[in-house]
Amino acid sequence: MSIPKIKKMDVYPVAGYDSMLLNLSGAHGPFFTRNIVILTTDEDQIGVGEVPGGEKITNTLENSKEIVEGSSIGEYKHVLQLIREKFSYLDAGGRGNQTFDLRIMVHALTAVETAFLDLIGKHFHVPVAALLGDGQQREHVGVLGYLFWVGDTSKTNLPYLQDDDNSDEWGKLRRHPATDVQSLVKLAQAAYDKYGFKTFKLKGGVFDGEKEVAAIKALHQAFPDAKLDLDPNGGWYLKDALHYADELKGILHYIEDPCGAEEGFSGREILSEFQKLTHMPVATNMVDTDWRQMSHAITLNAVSIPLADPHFWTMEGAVRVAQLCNEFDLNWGVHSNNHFDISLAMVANAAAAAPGKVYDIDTHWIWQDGQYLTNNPYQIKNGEITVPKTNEGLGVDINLNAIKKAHRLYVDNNLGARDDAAAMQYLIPNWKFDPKRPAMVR
Ligand code: GKR
Ligand code: MG
Repeated sequence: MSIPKIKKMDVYPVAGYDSMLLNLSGAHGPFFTRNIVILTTDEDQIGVGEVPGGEKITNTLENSKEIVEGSSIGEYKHVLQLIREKFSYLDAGGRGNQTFDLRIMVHALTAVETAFLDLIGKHFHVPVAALLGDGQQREHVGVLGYLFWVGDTSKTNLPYLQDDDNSDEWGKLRRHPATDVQSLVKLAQAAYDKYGFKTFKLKGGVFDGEKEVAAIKALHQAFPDAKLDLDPNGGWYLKDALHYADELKGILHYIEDPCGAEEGFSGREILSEFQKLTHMPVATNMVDTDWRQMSHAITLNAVSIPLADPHFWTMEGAVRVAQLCNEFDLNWGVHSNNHFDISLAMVANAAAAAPGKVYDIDTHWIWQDGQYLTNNPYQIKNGEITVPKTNEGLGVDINLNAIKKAHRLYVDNNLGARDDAAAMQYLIPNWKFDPKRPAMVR
């Protein structure tokens, strides 16, 4: 039997449209960017992967072609070893202080890994979930409704998308400003009506903490049965975080990165103090982002819910974190950034392979839903995504025309890596990122 070999690796930097979502790093610009990898075998089978955008990741992928092309699908782990060896120096600076992870090699690695897994799944007629960890654990994956405060785009001259989907309340409201509690609750209602979420997460670190506490209380009143999470990305000082946690006792199901490094103490040490003093479960995507950090986080009892995003843990790594969580009585969840439907398939497969009790996974998808790079995107229904055991590979067929169009959008608008300060400066002139101050508090 012949083993398929990689004939060609294509890398497409692509862009899609976004709303003016607010977070500690500033305001999302009108476009979000991603890198898509397509591997084609000598049998003309196609494997695909999606990771964050930016030229540094694009270049690393381009420079990985010589390692990838010509290898057989059975050699993929060796290929990944070589990419790691060649490019790990690029990640020496760690994830950075922004809300999003600034590493390069880990993202490039995941794009290649995923495209191989997609091919291997197709070759053996099994879903990617069946290839990870101890194999597929579930067909239904819970998904949370990721709410953001939304900035007023009329204060900018940037080409934000408007009226792209007026078919329902969610489609309309997601492109409108939401800077008060009432608008936020309306957004949540529209998202619930469309997707049936049982968990909501609010991206905090935008307004003064008291306003975000009020927003969570209002969400609780509107959805008394929903599980709620608030994530200011480590933007609060410990003493303030303790106060807000006190106000939200019995209302928040868990809290995410309520505080981080301060006064010479590491983020893990501060979160450990927070958990000890509040007994509130803490999730993080900021301070346990690799195994060395994870070992400190566990030793310090700093985290209850590691959010293992496959985009920077790798697909296999994210499931390995889930295995650890399962053995150590922790809960596993997933972190996200804006993404297309290929990434949705990636997180769905990783979560389907995660053993134990899994928290409803993060996804920004509801802000992008309708901008498809595949012909058969996964759907969120009743707060769930279904990954049938009969799937092959990631379970999506790419739409090459759509990918080429998204690439055009990237090129025509001269795009690159994410920079939330740029759009934020329209709302607050000369605005600069401060990891310890909510974005709108200047
Ligand atoms: O998309 O603005 C955003 C989020 O703030 C993102 O950058 C974070 O990485 O969603 C993420 C989180 O949970 O921290
Ligand atoms: Mg987070």
